[in-house]
Amino acid sequence: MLKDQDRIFTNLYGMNDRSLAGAQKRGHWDGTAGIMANGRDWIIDQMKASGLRGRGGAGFPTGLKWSFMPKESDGRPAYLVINADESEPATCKDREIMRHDPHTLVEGALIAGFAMGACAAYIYIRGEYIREKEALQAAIDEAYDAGLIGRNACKSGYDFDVYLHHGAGAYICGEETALLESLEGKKGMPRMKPPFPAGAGLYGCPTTVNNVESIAVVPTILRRGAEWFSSFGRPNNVGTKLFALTGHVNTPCVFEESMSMPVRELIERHGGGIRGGWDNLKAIIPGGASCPILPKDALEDAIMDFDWMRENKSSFGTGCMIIMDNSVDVIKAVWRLASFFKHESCGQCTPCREGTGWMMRVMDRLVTGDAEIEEIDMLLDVTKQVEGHTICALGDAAAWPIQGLIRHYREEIEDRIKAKKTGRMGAMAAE
Ligand code: L3W
Ligand code: SF4
Repeated sequence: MLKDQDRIFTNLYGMNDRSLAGAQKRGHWDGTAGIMANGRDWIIDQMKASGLRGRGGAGFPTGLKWSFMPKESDGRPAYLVINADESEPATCKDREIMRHDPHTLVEGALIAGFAMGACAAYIYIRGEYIREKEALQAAIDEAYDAGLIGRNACKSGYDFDVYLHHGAGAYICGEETALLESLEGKKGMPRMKPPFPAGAGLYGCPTTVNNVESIAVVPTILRRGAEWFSSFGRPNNVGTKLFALTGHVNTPCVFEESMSMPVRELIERHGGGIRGGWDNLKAIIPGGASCPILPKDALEDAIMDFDWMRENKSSFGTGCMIIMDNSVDVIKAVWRLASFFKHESCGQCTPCREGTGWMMRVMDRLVTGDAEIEEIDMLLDVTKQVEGHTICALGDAAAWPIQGLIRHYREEIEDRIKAKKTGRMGAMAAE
């Protein structure tokens, strides 16, 4: 378990002063110019050594991503873009950073931007985050007034601007290239990759897109050392991390913990346990709507990290867990996700546009038991035709929860269909 002195986010619950003065009292903005004086290569090497993997869902190594940015300018400006469009169902961790500890993000933006030779950071914040936008803008304004960003930021000789852009509420704008399109004033539709943003990103210029948490942890990692950060968790899954527990725990919360903790310990220590006790647990969705559901049987020894989740055919995602007790109809829960992805598909590629509709229509019948048994495999086949055949990860994200449902709950789906055919549906609902 993480000790208090090892927490990066010291104001996660808003109990302290979030202003610049309060942030400085807690150690933020301490020696920032000194960190920058070590040079771009040193910062990127340290970030690689820290083992930090992107906190937005994909877990791509942060230092490696930064190293893709051109070392020498070819005349084009370079940009850092911070993805604050936190729209994944049940994911609500970046919100806590922005509203209670915003200076971690502003300081992180300067250091990360400097390391990549960026002249500015654009922070794209989701449309619904009104208070968070106010808190973050206040922190940006304070940093400008104190000379920490802007011309000669922190007296480092480096000029660096930070702009906050408010989104308009589309989930797909959290996909990095759709976000760039939206920032450019266009419809938020994903671009084909490659080219990756480091080659051609915002306005066709070298750009790195990072999640809020990935950037906000940077100053503390560099102050305390890569080794300190990598001492938490297991190899390949290191660091401290913000997790969230939502759904049927006694105390839903966001908290910072070490990576690679047992899922059960996280739920019992931080979430006050499952409503009605551990035996009342039915399933969890580990880190976002796209992460396949895991039933209780699979969770007894589960470890909350990238590798364990991948090895067990789910994914770590954002680390924000949806906990479901035995009152939940899991078929309906996944049907709801299917409906979400269908609604949020931008519609530009056929497998996703048509596939999400197909999957939704079969799921409609599975929920009520009106499907034929053969339709379960047909649905699985449709998910395979969508997966890996789309421009962005939304297609995969729509396919995976359904695959997880069929993998773990095929019997429950079949029972429902059989019950409907034999007229036992009403009796089952009453049981
Ligand atoms: C240069 C290469 N750059 C990869 C970069 C790429 C991106 C990052 C990860 O989706 C997932 C998704 C959600 N040269 C590169 C390269 N990159 N290869 O690395 O890329 P990728 O494509 O693996 O992932 P992604 O498109 O960023 C993110 C899942 O996370 N998710 C979380 C969603 C979270 C939110 C939120 O609210 N914060 O939306 C949950 O499961 O489904 O699978 O930067 O450019 N060769
Ligand atoms: Fe749009 Fe879906 Fe294609 Fe992504 S996969 S580009 S959301 S249609």
